[in-house]
Amino acid sequence: MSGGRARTERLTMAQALVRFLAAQHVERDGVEQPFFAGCFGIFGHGNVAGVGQALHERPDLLTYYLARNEQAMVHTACGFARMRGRLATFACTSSVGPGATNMVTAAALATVNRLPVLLLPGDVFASRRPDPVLQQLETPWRGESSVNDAFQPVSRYWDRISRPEQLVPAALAAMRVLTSQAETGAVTLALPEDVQVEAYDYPVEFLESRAWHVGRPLPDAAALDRAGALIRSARRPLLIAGGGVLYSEAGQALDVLVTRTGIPVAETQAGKGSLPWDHPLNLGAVGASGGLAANRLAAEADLVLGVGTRWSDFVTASRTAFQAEGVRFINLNVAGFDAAKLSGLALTGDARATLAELDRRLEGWAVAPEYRERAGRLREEWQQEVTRLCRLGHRPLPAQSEVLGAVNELAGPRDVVVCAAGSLPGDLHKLWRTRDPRGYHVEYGYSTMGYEIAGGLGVKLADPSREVFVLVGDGSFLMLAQEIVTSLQEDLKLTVVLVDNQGFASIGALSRSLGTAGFGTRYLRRTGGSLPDDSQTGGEPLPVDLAAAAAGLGAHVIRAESVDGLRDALIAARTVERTVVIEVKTDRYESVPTYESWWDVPVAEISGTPAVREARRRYEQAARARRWYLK
Ligand SMILES: Cc1ncc(C[n+]2csc(CCOP(=O)(O)OP(=O)(O)O)c2C)c(N)n1
Ligand SMILES: [Mg+2]
Repeated sequence: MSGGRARTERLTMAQALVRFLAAQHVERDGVEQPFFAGCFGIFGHGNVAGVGQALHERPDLLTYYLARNEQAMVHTACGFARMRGRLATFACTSSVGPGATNMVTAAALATVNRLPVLLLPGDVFASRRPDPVLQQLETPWRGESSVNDAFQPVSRYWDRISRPEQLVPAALAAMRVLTSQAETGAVTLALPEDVQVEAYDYPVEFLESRAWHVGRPLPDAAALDRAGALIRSARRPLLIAGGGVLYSEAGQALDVLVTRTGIPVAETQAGKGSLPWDHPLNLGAVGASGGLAANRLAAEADLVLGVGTRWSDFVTASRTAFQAEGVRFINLNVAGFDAAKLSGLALTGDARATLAELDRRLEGWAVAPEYRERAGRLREEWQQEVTRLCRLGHRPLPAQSEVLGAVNELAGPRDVVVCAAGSLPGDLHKLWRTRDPRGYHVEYGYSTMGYEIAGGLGVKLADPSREVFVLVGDGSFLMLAQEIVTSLQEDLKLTVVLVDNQGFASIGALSRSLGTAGFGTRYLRRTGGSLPDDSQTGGEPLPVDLAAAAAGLGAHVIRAESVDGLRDALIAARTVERTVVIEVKTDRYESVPTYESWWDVPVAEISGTPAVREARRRYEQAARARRWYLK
């Protein structure tokens, strides 16, 4: 307002925060939507009287969701944000101390995966008067410190609101980061419990509706021209589609470009679904968990165009995937940080808008017909291998690949599969046939055991019209299964397929391949002073019944005895209205192979164990394929 005094409203800091959050919107391509779908929380001292009071008083502003574990509630927010293309999320409120630090792991997950979540951990008194309070960790040499400092390295923006008026700049800074496609991740505003309840005259403009524009920035024209020229000069170009394709909703633009030019496409975990699985140019998974078609062409490619990928070791097969002499990279990414990787030509911009620009620059150009045919043949061969693995008929216990095959077959085209850690993600990356850009949701940036059920709940919350199939290993289930209770509270049905192979099959196989005999990866009783490894047969199983545990949490439980039993269970689950857990036991030693790829896991240089020495020899040999990619 010009002239007179600015209008203000007297509110506590927590009340102003809730008002502010409810007023935030994002707008992309002319479509506007609220940014916060609600607030997850678990109350204790540090949020019950401040943020809790503000939420209780104004349920019309932000819906409150009670979760069972703080880490899990942030997983739910992440699942939601990813499903909504990063254009909406949740705030998450916790008490001080353990409630707060429970969120640190999930904050890292959000930041690694570049997913917006707003964390509001309660904090100790800014006044310091009652110190040390319950759950306060004191630092003898630093008064201005609390456990919430642990969020700093895992957040993209962090602040502690020590005075009520500080909320104004901090909240705006938080929103800028949360809605930035290049910078987004966990944002932490630590809220001292005394400041939450302090009143201040907040400017009305701060509380009013605000829309944050999510743009589609383009790289500069010179970079686009250079990229166009580089692609035109390539003979064996390969495009690698990462998560950025999906966040930018660039599938259509990608389809247009590659269909016209014939450039084959390989998918990362985060980018799976960029094209439907049966698109003639979709070679499928690439990298350490990739398939034969994509990995063969990656090894030969003279130009690799990465779109929205951060080039993790799984994508580059620990920098061994691209073997052609002088291979060049073009990195199209909204984050300059990622665009600069592998000495690539950086195209810093939005995937959809930039792919359209590239298409214009490639007018009249296409790959040679022989290359297109070769890609098509490899694709065919790979799809036959996928079919074989999904119908293995392994006895007496089925192989995991058959379980995936059955779920994939019975899931609808718009349904979503959710997973995160263990041997399932690699198998899903290779075998799952994705039909919808939002149909494949595997958290493999942080690969967090325990994400599956909580993350799946977020996916369902984001789009209740789709069935959500959560695939979870027994190990992950044991870590965090309790959000089944939250799914009942919210009447959000999940179909959880619990793949029980009696322990850590993935790490067990890795351990065996490294000469350490699956040490510490099975669920057996300690005998003779040690935990049995895979060199010992037998062993006494622990009397654990995970299906019974799921039933105890209130889920509808079905025990499937075979792949046919699983099919029946999946069909029966369709008509159950609450969360279903289908337990299926699989053979932990029957795994999907790797396809001409490598993952760098270092092996001891010196060991008294022959198997480790042999593994070291293989390691040194495989490591010779590592490349720097400096040009
Ligand atoms: C929180 C967390 N701790 C440890 C790991 C390392 N890790 C990766 S997979 C795995 C075992 C997973 O077991 P399970 O869920 O049963 O899946 P399986 O390997 O049997 O397929 C472990 C311990 C991890 N990814 N996340
Ligand atoms: Mg397991």
